[in-house]
Amino acid sequence: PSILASSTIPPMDVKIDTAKSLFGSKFSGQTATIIAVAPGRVNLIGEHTDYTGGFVLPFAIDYSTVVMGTGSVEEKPDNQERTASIRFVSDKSPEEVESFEISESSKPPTETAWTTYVVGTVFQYLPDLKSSQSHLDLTFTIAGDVPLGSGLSSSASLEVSVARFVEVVLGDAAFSSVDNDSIKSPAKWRALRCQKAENEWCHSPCGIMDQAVSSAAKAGSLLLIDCRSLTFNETKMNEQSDDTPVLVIANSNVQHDIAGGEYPVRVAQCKTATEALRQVNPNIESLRDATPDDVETAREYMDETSYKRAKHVTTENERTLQAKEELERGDWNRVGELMNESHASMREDYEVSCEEVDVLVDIAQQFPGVYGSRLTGGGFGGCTVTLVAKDKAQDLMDHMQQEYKARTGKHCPCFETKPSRGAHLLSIKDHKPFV
Ligand code: GAF
Repeated sequence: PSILASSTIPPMDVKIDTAKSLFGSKFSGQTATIIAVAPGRVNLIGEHTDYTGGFVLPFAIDYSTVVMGTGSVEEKPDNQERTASIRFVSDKSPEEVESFEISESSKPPTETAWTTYVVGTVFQYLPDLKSSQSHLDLTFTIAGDVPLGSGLSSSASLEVSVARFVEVVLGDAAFSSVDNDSIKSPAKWRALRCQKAENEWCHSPCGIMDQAVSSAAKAGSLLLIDCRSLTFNETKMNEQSDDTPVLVIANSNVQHDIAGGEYPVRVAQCKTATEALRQVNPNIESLRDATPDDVETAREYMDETSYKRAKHVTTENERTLQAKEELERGDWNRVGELMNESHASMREDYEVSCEEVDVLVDIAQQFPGVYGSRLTGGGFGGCTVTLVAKDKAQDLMDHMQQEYKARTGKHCPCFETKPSRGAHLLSIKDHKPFV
């Protein structure tokens, strides 16, 4: 796994140079014509609400994945179904050129490897090929710096960058197999396809948040996502006052794995809680439809675990909608309180935190100049996000590293970040973004 260097985010050029030299050495004779980029993400608030159709408020970060390469679509008269040849190499295992042949009838492997995220994503685009004689040919390199297993969405960043690359190869045919809406909102459909790749190919029951923000984020904005309608609402922090705070991320260095373990258990527990809520209100289709009052009313029909899970999700949806308002208003104290409440709810009711993350949050919440701090992402390790006065950010990072080491014996890389842009293309000539 890549290591987060404290306070420094590697520049884009480093990733591009890596992708380029890998391409030159592994695929000599071919010319790379496309560079697609997709970021990792941090969620400010709205945790474990996406898979029940709720609200989330994440933003893209400068850590990202670069996919560089070339591709074409050919017609093969002997083809019985739509097919693809995929050849790629990653900076994580630069010696291995991966090679896959897939068709519309390909099935996900039973064992998920990192390559499954790539192949599963390409598979989602096969229906866009014109006919069963069509064949998609892709050759590319991957270079990224999103820390793996740290709750910053390295997998979504990989899927979305591959998806954006495939869309360029397909040109006008991209999304041609879905309805017209996709032409108007490719970012949404890209996110849905990448989520499907992860759900069906990688056996991970994740929600839509990570793929959606990696696909659709705009620089300078957080994205309020309604995970049911999949509508995106850009949210800017109020920057009119001089005291606009900054966002600091700290990595507990405890690795998480959302496909195994507790994440699917939480997804199932939300379903059980919804069944109980339906006994008092049959119109509740998912936790998104319930209020914290509904949960109290239905408590007698629930076991303690269902009650706690439903309480977290319903209160978290309210906190998320409120946080959007307060961010725009610039009420940092209130945003901070909501973040602190969110963390307490994740720790006590949703039970997705862990000792080290609680220590990190505790250190931050005690520090002068901090408005609020909480676990971000799936949990069971990973990172925290802290809202802190701009002039206290460096002191906070130094203090967190020292204190965390003293209390846990572990190192916690920290960095300051700002909302960055979602999936985009760079010119192969000068590496500047296409608008
Ligand atoms: C992980 C999942 F991938 C997201 O869909 C989301 O559920 C998140 O955990 C928790 O909010 O990142």
